[in-house]
Amino acid sequence: MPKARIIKIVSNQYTLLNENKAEFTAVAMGKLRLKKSPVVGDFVRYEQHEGNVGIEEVLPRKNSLVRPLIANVDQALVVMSALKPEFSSVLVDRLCILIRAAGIEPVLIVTKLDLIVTDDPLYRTLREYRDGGMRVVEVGRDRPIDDLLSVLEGKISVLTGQSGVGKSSLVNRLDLKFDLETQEISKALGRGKHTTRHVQLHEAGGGWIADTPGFSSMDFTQLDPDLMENYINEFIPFLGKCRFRNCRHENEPDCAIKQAVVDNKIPQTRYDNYLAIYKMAKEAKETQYQ
Ligand SMILES: Nc1nc2c(ncn2[C@@H]2O[C@H](COP(=O)(O)OP(=O)(O)OP(=O)(O)O)[C@@H](O)[C@H]2O)c(=O)[nH]1
Ligand SMILES: [Mg+2]
Ligand SMILES: [Zn+2]
Repeated sequence: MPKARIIKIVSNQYTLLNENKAEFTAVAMGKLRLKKSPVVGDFVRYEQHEGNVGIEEVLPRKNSLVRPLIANVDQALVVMSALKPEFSSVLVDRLCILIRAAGIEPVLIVTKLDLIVTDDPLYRTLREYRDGGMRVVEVGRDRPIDDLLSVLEGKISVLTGQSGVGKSSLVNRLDLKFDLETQEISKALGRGKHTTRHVQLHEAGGGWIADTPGFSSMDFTQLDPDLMENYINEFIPFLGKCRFRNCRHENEPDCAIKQAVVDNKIPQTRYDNYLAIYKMAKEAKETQYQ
């Protein structure tokens, strides 16, 4: 049976790309026989039926994300605007934790840098992320996109981030052939509206990039608060060095993480964000099981 990759799903219609680079639509055959429902990025086996193509099997996934719903990506691009909406390091950290927990490498893409001054404190924040080992790409109107292109090269990337940060605008800038719908300026200033409505992989920059719908609220139910510490780069060298083995790095004595913050080895913001995200994840877990 031939193999193809799902590059787009709109309601029950799947767009497939096969090994000969042919693009065509398909339906999920005998839905009940498919053990898992297909998502964008999945490799599937398909069969030609009278008049249409049917997906018969979803092949094992290398990795997957729930929000955005996608499988088999090499990296996730966490998109955050400098302004409109305002940069939130808590949101960046929370997304990076979820992405690393899924076994995927996050890359931070900061958009709309044309809206802030060159000595804005945000640049210090970005330096902190770089010092922590994160790849950070700066973009904005009138800025070259070479750095973004080098991140995309040869990889399958998924865009993730709030509504209105400029994910679709980024894809449009990669190649003139793209004309994805983006938020109008008037709407962007008002309350959030989701412009992109489905996940779709686009070929660009020598790789593939998935545009996705943004989100407006945070979902923590997927996150085990006690595993979080493993997904914060800056924490890694100090894990296992606290007095208590189950130290959550809150108020416990002889905590190696808290000491590292005092010694300026872990940025204060990273630690504060950890505490905030830990609390939210714990509360989400508790309400889920009530
Ligand atoms: N000044 C400035 N505006 C930008 C930049 N990138 C995007 N925008 C504007 O930001 C608004 C939102 O951009 P979109 O690309 O629609 O955002 P999105 O992340 O795709 O939003 P959803 O599809 O709702 O998730 C639009 O009005 C864009 O013109 C940028 O680098 N600089
Ligand atoms: Mg969009
Ligand atoms: Zn500790």
